[in-house]
Amino acid sequence: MFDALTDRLSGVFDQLTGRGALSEKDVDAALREIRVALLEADVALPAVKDFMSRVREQAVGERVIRAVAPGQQVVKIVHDELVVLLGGEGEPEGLALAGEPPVAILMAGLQGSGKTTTTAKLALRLTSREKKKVLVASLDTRRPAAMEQLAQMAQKAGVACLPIVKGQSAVEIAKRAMSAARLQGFDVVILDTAGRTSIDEEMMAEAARIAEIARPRETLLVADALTGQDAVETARRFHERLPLTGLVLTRMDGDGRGGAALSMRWVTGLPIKFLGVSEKVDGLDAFDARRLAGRILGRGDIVSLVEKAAAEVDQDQAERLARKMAKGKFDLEDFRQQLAQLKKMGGLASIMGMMPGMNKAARAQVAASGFDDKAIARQEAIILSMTPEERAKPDILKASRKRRIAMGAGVEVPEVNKLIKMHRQMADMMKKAGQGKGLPGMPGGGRMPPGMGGPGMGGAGLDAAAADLLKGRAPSGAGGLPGLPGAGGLSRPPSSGGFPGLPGLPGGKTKR
Ligand SMILES: Nc1nc2c(ncn2[C@@H]2O[C@H](COP(=O)(O)OP(=O)(O)OP(=O)(O)O)[C@@H](O)[C@H]2O)c(=O)[nH]1
Ligand SMILES: [Mg+2]
Repeated sequence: MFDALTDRLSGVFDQLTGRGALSEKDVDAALREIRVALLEADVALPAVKDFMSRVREQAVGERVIRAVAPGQQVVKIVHDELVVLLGGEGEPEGLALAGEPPVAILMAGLQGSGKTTTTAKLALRLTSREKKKVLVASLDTRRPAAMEQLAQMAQKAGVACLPIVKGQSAVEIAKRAMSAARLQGFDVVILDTAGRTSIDEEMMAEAARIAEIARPRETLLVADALTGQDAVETARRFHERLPLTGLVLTRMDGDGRGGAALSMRWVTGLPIKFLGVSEKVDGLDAFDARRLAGRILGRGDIVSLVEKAAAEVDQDQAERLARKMAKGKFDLEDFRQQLAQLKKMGGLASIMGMMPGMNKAARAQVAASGFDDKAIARQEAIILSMTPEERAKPDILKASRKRRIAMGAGVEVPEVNKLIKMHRQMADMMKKAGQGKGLPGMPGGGRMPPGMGGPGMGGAGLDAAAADLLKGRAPSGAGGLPGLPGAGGLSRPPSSGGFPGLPGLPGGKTKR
């Protein structure tokens, strides 16, 4: 399920993140493609419309286009809205099982949707994960072998099943199940009901009578995800008649287009609580909107990176630094702050691990250069051994001062020299950029991520330019800015794939 949608969206995202600057037109075109992809995945039209208008509201306009790595920003917006479409942030809701036991769960749904199977799966889950004492009971008096089917599945799951008494009505069985559970100290009773081929009056009347007796805390509609929009329509109509509390989508392991899963919450307003993922008795997953969104987009790496940047980067400090840099000022204290920022974001390895553009070869290059988290710590120590005056005016650093600094940082003098040289190269490049028309291809000059361009997200950024930096040379790419030494830095203009969401991140972390 979702394979086709994931492929389509991947294509759109590759285009978005693979290039640098985005124009309104680029974003527009991408949004149109996303819309078509969702419709092709059989997502309900009104849900698509609503989704797209929410994405558009955030993705179009200066805020994103001027941000660092606008492509990544758009991916993040689509991701967050997909989470909302699927059920919102926060922990999966689970089942409401509080209250005086026995608590009843009523399973409803059309014929063959997976009610009986899900009843056994749920019983197993509640027994093993929540340590509940669970009784299952079949109220299916219509299909001859239905009760035996549940009894067999319950046995497989190792849960208790109400003994079969021939000739009882569904309502009578419900009564018996509740009193047996009360007497025998069960926590939860799951009532499996008979399915119909379509929603009819008789079924609804029976369900209402059963509900009156069992007073279910949860009434779950079981719907077959493979039936697409039919499943959504069924859910909507059921909900009009029965006070449902949640949904279970079965056959998520099949190769449907996934539209039902994506529209269900939007159309019914009901939470999806579980997904059936196999025929086996343990094939039930708790529904998690974030996880599913991540799976559909296949871009968890970008999303967490943008989130991390938003959470960790000190916006004010970044903007202050950007202003200084625009004037061609970038002193050693600024450099130190950049190093600290890098550390705060989990260090080099963690950042590289999250970058889609960092392939194995690029990683190996960084590793071989010896520029690692230890090197960052050493460089930081060197700068920390300097006085504020020395940090502001590196020119005053003569031999005796360097010796003192090296001693203070526990390094040799050549290492201090290396750092000073690296800093001078960076400052020179920034000055040059500041004097020209600004950095090439960088709209809104003030918003560049100072010194942390990142190794060309999704591009070949690191391979060439950063490799030079790693060797302590200025980057060979024309007009590039050297960023954090070895981290690739602004070896390419940030708009050509900078570190996503660093200082230019619009509005910080998106919360809703
Ligand atoms: N692959 C797969 N098969 C499932 C899943 N859930 C149920 N099935 C299969 O779907 C078929 C019907 O499931 P049942 O649990 O009998 O459905 P039901 O709603 O109880 O059917 P009726 O009682 O006749 O209305 C069975 O063959 C199940 O093994 C699932 O999540 N994945
Ligand atoms: Mg059944």
